[in-house]
Amino acid sequence: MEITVVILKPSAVQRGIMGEVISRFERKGIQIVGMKMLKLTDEVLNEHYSHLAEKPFFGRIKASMQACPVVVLALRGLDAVSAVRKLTGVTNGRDALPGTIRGDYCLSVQENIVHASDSPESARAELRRFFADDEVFDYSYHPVPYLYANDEF
Ligand code: FUP
Repeated sequence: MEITVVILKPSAVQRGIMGEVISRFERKGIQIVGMKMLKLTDEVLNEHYSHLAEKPFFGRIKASMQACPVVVLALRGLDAVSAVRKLTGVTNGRDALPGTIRGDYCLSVQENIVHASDSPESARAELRRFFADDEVFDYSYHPVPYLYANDEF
């Protein structure tokens, strides 16, 4: 099983759709193993968006992520990184397919509701970035036999 990281951005917090977005992951069968609200610091965002540091919009995406607290989620499932990216849809909400979170809830590139780790390596780095060891919980998830065949993982 893999753990991936999702951030409910200020656009999700302010629009009052945190619960709806979280329930999309729950309905899919993904286990929530960590969840907390926090304010993102400059330092954390410089690291988190380091691949965009040279872009002209770097300042505005950082400001957008600091507009209010966000919620970080650690989500566990089989191939969770790619499964969750498919659920979130492509970056630009106008291009994201209906049925995806971004496709259903937004029309923006920046105000696009969620961040989701884009690779297993990023997921590992983001788990360390946003969660202490004792904030990620290893507990039995009872629906597992009804979510996967026993030789799938
Ligand atoms: P994603 O992995 O889908 O979150 O996309 P990126 O890491 O490429 O982008 C991070 C954030 O920067 C996106 F949520 C939106 C913002 N962004 C822009 O505002 N303009 C761009 O041209 C690209 C990204």
